[in-house]
Amino acid sequence: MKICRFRQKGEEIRIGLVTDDSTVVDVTAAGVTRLFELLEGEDSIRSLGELFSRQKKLPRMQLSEVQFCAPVERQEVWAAGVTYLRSKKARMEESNFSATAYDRVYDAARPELFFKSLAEKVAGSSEVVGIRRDSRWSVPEPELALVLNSKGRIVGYTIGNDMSSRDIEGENLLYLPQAKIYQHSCALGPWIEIGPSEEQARKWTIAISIIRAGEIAFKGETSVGQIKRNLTALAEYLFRSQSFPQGAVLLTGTGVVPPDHFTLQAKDEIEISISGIGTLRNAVVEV
Ligand code: DO4
Ligand code: MG
Repeated sequence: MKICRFRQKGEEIRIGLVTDDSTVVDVTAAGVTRLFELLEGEDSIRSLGELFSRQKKLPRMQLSEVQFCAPVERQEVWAAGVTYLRSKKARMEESNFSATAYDRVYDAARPELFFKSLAEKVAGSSEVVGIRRDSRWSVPEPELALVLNSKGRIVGYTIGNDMSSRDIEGENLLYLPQAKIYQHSCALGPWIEIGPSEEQARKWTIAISIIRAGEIAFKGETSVGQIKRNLTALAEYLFRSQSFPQGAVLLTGTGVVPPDHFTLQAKDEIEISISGIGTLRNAVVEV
């Protein structure tokens, strides 16, 4: 079941259910004003199902009539790194003296976890993502994102883009926060898929296309099953010695890295699709 935050032409943000016949049902009209509360309930699928059964009485819109907002309200967004072999190899190649750090973390019990964004800074689908002016090597990172409630339970999944400056990250590992956290460096959306198990999610495909002046400039894909770590274990590490009263979102790392000569440019369009969720689309701007 797909749940989203959306707005129509300058109006307030509302909560919606996305139905298979490509419409959005406005559940704010039924009193649901916060995504977070739905995700907190012991049985979010049942409460969504109840809302769904009342859908005929609620306002409906075509997908094309709404603007999707990032599906986060006050959740912190975190990210895991070096969880796919492809990511480990790419980082070891881009960096002279940090190579062993990537090699070690790939095999270590403790994963690499880093803070990525405050909720209010996250771009939704159709909003812009940024490349830094002081970077000459920028890439998108298409990632499965776990939506976690305050108890650390995986209640849903969305699509994430962990925009990164590879030259800054490669120069010195201590520059990682600058390579990863800057204006418009995180996108999530278009909605949250509630219900699938980890076993089902591991069968999904993650595909990315980068379109430049109407042509495909890069295309790649991987499968969630290629991830080295267990998704529940990643969530468990994030919640160790830390609490998230509003829940959190955890990007699970990238398994697709464009070739080393490729860098994003302003006006590129990025499309990331995950087979069990949908497609996240963002245009690139320089920041
Ligand atoms: O260690 C650097 C970041 C790794 C990352 O973001 C990824 O593997 O997706
Ligand atoms: Mg990443």
